[in-house]
Amino acid sequence: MQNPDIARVFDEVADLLEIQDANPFRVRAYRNAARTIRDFPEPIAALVRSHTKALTEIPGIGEDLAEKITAIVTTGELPLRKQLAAKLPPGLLDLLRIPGLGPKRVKLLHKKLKVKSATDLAAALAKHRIQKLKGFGPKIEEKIRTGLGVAEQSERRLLLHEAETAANAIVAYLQASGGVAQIEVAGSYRRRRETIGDLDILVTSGDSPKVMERFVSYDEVADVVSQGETRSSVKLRSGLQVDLRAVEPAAYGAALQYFTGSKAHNVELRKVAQEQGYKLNEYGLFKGTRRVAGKTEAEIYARLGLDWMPPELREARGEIALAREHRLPRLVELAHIRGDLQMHTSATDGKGTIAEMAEAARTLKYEYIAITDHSKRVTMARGFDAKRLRQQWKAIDEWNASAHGFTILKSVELDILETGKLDLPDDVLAEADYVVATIHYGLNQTERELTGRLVGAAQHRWIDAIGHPTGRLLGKRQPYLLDFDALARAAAGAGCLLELNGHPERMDLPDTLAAAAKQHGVRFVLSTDSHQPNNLPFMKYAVDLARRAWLEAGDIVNTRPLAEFRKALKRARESR
Ligand code: DGT
Ligand code: CA
Ligand code: CA
Ligand code: ZN
Repeated sequence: MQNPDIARVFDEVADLLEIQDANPFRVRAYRNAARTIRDFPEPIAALVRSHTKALTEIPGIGEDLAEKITAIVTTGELPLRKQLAAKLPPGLLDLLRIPGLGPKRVKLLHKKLKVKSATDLAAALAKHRIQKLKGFGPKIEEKIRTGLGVAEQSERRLLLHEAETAANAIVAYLQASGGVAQIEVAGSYRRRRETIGDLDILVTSGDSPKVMERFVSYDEVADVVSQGETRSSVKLRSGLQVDLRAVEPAAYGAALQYFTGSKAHNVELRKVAQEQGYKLNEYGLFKGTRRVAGKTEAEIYARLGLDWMPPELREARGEIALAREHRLPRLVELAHIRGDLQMHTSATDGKGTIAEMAEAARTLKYEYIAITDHSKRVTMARGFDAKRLRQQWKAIDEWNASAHGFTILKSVELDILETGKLDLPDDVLAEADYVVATIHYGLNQTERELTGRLVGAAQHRWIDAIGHPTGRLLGKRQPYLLDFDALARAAAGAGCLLELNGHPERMDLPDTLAAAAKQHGVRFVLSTDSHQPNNLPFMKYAVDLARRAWLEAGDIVNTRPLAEFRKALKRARESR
């Protein structure tokens, strides 16, 4: 059981309490508990089992909570959650996952319109009954309609980050049994897509029935969908489906190639094979009945006259033709990244000091970071006005003066206001080492207005980058309306960088748009949008995005040493 699984139970308790009109302080206590658990850097289940450390030593966890956590870890359930849930129709909790619906609204919909499930909700929307409810109105009805669409679309697709937590745990579990020779998670996970439908695991083993037996007895399994000697399928408690296939070593490469996909890539590759008189399937590459390749992916591609290609490229977007001409891009790697260019501190909505963020970045072997706390428009996060920002910059100057071999850049995440004006005056921006401009308000404006705001910012003298350019939140919020080509052209023309934000919920720019921007000549910056020191490893997801967009180190400015990075910013500013 992973920390997010435990946290989810507490979040559900808070939701259930809120729907049932419980004391708000009690609700908040469970929400805080969920956050503490989710953010805790070590697996809490392991602490419970090993008894190495009392749970109550963790800040924010008292006796009562420690007991509840232990119950969840040891039994997989919390009696309190069960009791609370039993008082409500089962479909009601699902409604909470719909963007735009929180416990308060769900409670009202249930009370006033007898809405008990997503089906009921769709019916109420169709009859426009929601807008007539007190406190709702047409705007909120529309928001809920969009939310229901998003929820249906993203149903049961996990964020890459969530899938990775699950995948690492299950792979470690299978390996710990012994008897597993090779193991790899294929599918969209290996292609590093931003969301994952299910996990496809491949193994070779001398005793595959035993591996299958161990697989279905994994303690996260909620439901065994099928079990065979070479193939089994389970559903985990989190709802994630996992398929496990055991193959013979001589076919491992062929199976890995096939189950990595994408389907479209496989279809093209099979055509290439047929044109050369071969047959290609998950068991190997065959000439007649003779298998001529299958042990490794590389030997299959090589037989077909193709370079091996990284899974991130296998989307049938022209990679096969390039592999034939030995002209595949040399994709950027995590090791190329020398700095992280978006993060927040406890001065606004983060949880960590400047020094703590810098220390965490140093352990990742970076040379520099930018501290990009919000500007004042983001009141919810207590964003900075000029005075507070300059105070922070003074503290940064002091930190830089005493530390060696590492630099904190003076920066800000600057809001582009609804009018297109900027949230801080030019004389302040001119003093920053790096300015990343973003939109957080006025997301419902027209495409013209939103595009105008972003293009204006991209051409502004002191703005170095546009952050999370589409504004999407995976599974929660659609991107705002935007003429992306216009933005990419403006950014390329003005030397304004576009950010690839690797925060698991953002993953913004999406890979396809980043690839399109590269065609326009845009250069990029990778960041994590960290809100605490242990978010900094999210950089690997930004790199995943970049690789899926075919970006090389040269396309990304924060692969450069600090002096070159600064020079690039300066050159761009002076060209405007
Ligand atoms: P997902 O799970 O929806 O995130 O995406 P994938 O790509 O992991 O898709 P999945 O799990 O349905 O199948 C895994 C891989 O197996 C897929 O990427 C390619 C291969 N595959 C599945 N079905 C077919 C098929 O009908 N034809 C071919 N050529 N390959 C297939
Ligand atoms: Ca899959
Ligand atoms: Ca699958
Ligand atoms: Zn932001």
